[in-house]
Amino acid sequence: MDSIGPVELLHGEGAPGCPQEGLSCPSDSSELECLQQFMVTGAQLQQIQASLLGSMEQALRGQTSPAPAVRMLPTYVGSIPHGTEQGDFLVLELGATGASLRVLWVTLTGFEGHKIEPRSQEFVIPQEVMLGAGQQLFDFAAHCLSEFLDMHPVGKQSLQLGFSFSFPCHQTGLDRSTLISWTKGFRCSGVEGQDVVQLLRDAIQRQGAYSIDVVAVVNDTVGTMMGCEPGVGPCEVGLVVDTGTNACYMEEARHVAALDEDRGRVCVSVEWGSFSDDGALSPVLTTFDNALDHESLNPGAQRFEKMIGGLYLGELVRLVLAHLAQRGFLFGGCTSPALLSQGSILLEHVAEMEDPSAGAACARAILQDLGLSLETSDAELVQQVCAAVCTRAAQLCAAALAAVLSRLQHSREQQTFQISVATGGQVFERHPRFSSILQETVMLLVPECDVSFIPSVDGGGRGVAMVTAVAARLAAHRRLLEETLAPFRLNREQLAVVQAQMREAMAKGLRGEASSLRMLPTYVRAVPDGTERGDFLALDLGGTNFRVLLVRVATGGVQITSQIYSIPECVAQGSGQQLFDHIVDCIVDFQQKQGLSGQSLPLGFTFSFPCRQLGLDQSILLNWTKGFNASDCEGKDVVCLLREAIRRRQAVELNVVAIVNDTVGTMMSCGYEDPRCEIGLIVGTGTNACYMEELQNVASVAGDSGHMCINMEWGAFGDDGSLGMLSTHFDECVDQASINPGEQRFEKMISGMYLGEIVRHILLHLTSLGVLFRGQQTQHLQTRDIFKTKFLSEIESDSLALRQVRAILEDLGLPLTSDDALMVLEVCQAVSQRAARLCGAGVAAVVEKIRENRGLEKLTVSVGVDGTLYKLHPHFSSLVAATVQELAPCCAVTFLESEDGSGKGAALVTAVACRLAQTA
Ligand code: 0WK
Ligand code: BGC
Ligand code: BGC
Repeated sequence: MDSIGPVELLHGEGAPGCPQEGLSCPSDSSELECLQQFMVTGAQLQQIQASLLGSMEQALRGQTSPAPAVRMLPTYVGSIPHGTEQGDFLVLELGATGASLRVLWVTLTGFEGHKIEPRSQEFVIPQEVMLGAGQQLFDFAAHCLSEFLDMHPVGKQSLQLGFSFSFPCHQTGLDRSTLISWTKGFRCSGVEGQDVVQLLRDAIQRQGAYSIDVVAVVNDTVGTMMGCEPGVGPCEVGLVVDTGTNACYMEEARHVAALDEDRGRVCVSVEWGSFSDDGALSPVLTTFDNALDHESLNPGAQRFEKMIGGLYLGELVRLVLAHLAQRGFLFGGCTSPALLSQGSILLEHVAEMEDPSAGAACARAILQDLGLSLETSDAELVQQVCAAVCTRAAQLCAAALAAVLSRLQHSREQQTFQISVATGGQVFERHPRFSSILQETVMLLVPECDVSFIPSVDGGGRGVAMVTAVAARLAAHRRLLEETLAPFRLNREQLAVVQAQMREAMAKGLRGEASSLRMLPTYVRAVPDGTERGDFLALDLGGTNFRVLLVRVATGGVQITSQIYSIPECVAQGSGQQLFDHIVDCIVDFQQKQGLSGQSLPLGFTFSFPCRQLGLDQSILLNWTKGFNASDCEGKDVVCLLREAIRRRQAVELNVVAIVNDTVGTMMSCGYEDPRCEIGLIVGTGTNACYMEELQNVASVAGDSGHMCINMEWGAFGDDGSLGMLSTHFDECVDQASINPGEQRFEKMISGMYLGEIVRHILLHLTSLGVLFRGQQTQHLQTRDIFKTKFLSEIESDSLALRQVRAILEDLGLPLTSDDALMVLEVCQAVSQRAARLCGAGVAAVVEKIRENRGLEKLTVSVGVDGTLYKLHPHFSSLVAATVQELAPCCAVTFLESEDGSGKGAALVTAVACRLAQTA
């Protein structure tokens, strides 16, 4: 710009919009002085461009102090139209055109379809409504909607409406937007700080004539940008100069600090009307601007808008004319009440008076209507004043637009680029020179940008309908998502029913009656008392990992050395002999590594499957669970199977003393630290619980004093169909696809082996509905077990931004949008929350049983817990505890996460057995 020499060019011959074009400045300098106040130099425009750009980037970074001069409000519009939008939509436009609102009926026919002209009707808003109570304004809008629909019957039951609300708003969703402050001629009470969509919904409700669903709210600049005819755009900037002025543009989402997005673009409403960087603006602010601002409804606010917006241009001209008249330079030094009254000169007057051909005559007519008599030269000076005011407005608007274009250049890291700007608003429509001055000045300020200006065809109504179409689609998707997830959202009543059913099944199981809870006696009668001593071997089979442990119980505590071994699926589902030979191989390998070969240490075996125990070292496997299915084991004594394998592997001496379930091992392991630990809970690959029951209540074991640990095998709860009311189609899919259909139903709703699969089936369902992944079913998503339960824990972790959720899903080959990522997160949350709450209902049943067993008002008890899902999921444990608190308020329950796993517990059970054997 420097090259063209600021002042002369802009004011010399040929500069864009110089009033001298065909108009000579009056010889008397004072008029000139007046007009010169409106002259803006190139340097000043560049200063404004640079300062506005600075403020925009400050606001994008989320910087709050000093408060940026512009707000940069994200609009939840993440893509420009891709032409597939179809449907009929009602549009309500409020605020763009001053004292009027417009209702439109827009039919979108998509790319291929022929264009159908929208039907529209304008309604004048009474002044007292624009300045009255907010409810009155929204009732007026609802009334206009009904009147429009009465006049233009559309024969539709439910109508979807897009609300174009042209004021600065904090948007928190496509249909949630809080008004920050009124601008232009509006100042209704009780609206700032409120969600304007809700206010409109309430008004439509009160009107009660039509069922209208408000699905989207957009700023008029967004409607203008989105209304850009496909094929001419894509328009990525929306510029409105109507009563007010503002622009929006498509910013890289990663640059908008307020958003947790790193991909794609989002439309940002600049709200440049409030640009008031004193440094940049004060040199161009005139006394007339200050006078206008002082008299305005919002002094000190929207200073930039008050130099550009159509609501103010007429007023600026009036103030200058009144000034010049009062100094005798116009109308023979006479004024008139009309000339001195605010708002008597409107935008259309300015546009008419400035018209190069008919302007002088118009000026005469308009000013005579204001009670003024014009002398010959007056009309020319009046035109010069109009031209000066409008030229400055167009130049300032150009500087602001140039700032937006520079910002786009920065964020797209492009030196030169092509862009289309959709323009809308009365100033463009009524003031032809405004547009040309704007375009010329933009070309001077950002010569490297190839900008094409696309006048919006219908003031953005179609654009609002486009956004409404997108919002309607998303709203429909959200409804389908809610319908799909609703069965997973269990309320207190449903959980209390599960708790009661579990109590009943526990009682039946203990009495030895038919029950889905087998309530298996474990022959563990007491938790360790701390006097146990010695070295013990322990095996831990049934969880994610198979572990062999050396457990040293000494005065100073328990030392553990362990090694993890894998159990290949072919072994877990091979022959029993193969499985137990593999176990013995691992033991021998461990002994060799620990230098224990040839030593016959007492061994405790954590075997995490349903077993009927006949004694501490006698345990009949009832059935496999969790993906194990080794043959010739069910119905067999597992300890015998192990001993046979030991025998097959000559030269190995092992003394199998005890076999325990992992819940028992976990309870014992935690009980060693906290004697109040009388419950063991596993939520890992599988799930289960055990607890110390009064022996008198255990029908299958003799004796009626003291306690015995009962392995509930609650994974099978509901196998009698009692959970049918909670089971969803997705649970049925998972169960049918499992190797043990119809079994372990409670487990299949809770544990790690199944949650990922439930989520995958829900995602498949939502994809088939077109709600997710644009309806594209991918091979990946059809692959069993591809959606690991650990993904739920990762996706639901608070520290994970949506972008990381997307990364996990993209690794799964799922092409997704940010809305998709959000929905997948909600699916994961619904599935894991149901699991945690069901688990909590189970624990509540157990603690209440113990409390009632002991006839206590209040019970204080601890639960030893283990399992990957419980330990790694970010919210599972807290939701279990909250549910127990809710369903068993008379029990103070502490959850102890087991550090050393149940192998230590198995060793402690063995140690107790050995201690008892020595004292016996
Ligand atoms: C670790 C325990 C083991 C139990 C497992 C369950 O030591 O006995 O089976 O937790 O959790 P998972 O490994 O199945 O997640
Ligand atoms: C409002 C903007 C609006 C502009 C044009 C301004 O007063 O703050 O939200 O886009 O007018 O209507
Ligand atoms: C088994 C239980 C075990 C639980 C946790 C279930 O599948 O039946 O015995 O306690 O998984 O590992």
